[in-house]
Amino acid sequence: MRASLCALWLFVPGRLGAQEFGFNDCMLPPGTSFPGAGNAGRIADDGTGTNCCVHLTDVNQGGSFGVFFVPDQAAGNNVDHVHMHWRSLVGGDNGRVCTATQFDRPGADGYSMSWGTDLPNPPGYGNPGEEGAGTGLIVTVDTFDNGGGEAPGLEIKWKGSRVAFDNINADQGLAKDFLRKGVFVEADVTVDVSGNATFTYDGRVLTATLAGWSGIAGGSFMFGSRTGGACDNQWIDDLVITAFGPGSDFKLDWFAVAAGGGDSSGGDFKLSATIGQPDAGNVAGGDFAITGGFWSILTVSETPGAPSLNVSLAEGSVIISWPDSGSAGFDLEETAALANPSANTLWTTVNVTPTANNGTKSVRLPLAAGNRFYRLHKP
Ligand SMILES: [Ca+2]
Ligand SMILES: [Ca+2]
Ligand SMILES: [Ca+2]
Repeated sequence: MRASLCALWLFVPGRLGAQEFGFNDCMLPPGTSFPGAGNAGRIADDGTGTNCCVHLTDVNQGGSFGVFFVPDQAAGNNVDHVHMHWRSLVGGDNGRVCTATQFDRPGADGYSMSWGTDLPNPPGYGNPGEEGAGTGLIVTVDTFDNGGGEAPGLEIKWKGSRVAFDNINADQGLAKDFLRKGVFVEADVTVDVSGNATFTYDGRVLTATLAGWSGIAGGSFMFGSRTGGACDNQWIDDLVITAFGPGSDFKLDWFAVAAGGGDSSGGDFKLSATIGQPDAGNVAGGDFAITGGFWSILTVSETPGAPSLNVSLAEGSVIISWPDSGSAGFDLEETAALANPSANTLWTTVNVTPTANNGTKSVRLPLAAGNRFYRLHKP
């Protein structure tokens, strides 16, 4: 006989839109574009012969610009937290054609990523360039000092103003070298529901709190770059945009299922704790079904005092943990769907050996789309 079914989680990823652009077919992804007259942007090989990426600008092309446009990924819904990741390559010019130098080095001007509702339409030279455009969120990778030490450096802008800046090195030449490695480096942008923004670029970390943050609804994305008397390869690859809507935060906004079933005998689940919707209307038939784009928690109180599961997310993984104490003999099991009656639910053992640390056992699993239910089960 089954001894206990202690705790159960349901999560439904609340992503409004998650899109990955690898450009590996060397085609412009549907919906994206290189808008504006004279836009030099294109999808092309990165020189390896085996990988394509966005070329905003290329070496030996002075006075040009490239803008890559990605439409809103959330169908107009408010996006109150976001995660973007990409790789970029900046550099490569040797100054033989584009002869302008600064700090005795060729190369300019860098690039930006702008996310907002007031992006230029159509874009043009320098709009957005490396400074970005609009009054939403902007991050910049600026390789040329246009005055006052505004660059080389990394930057977060919000509502048109700089809110974070990293000059990388007091020696501007070395800072420029850092940004112009001519190899792909990692870039990452997150904004949480409180407006805490983090821009991580090639290991440098900038943070800022975006004043008045409540999300951006209907915002599009633009990568902008330009060259002048100095030029560079300024390329983007492996772009991932994950736009989250209100209530889908994985750390705090666990949503409530405010209904109770019976006790365990009939296979019903008593649901408790949690925060918010959906409500009893979503609980049907003595078992339950949850709909909607929310992460949700279901707690089963079949066995008071038995170990309970916790869930958290980290870097695209879900971490499920439970107290070591009292959990001897329990196995973590999962299913994609709950059956009614519950005895018909097909559970499978999660074949990941738990890590034990500080009295807690945990497993790290890939974050998959759709529903996953977990339970601790003692055979
Ligand atoms: Ca690629
Ligand atoms: Ca600049
Ligand atoms: Ca700048």
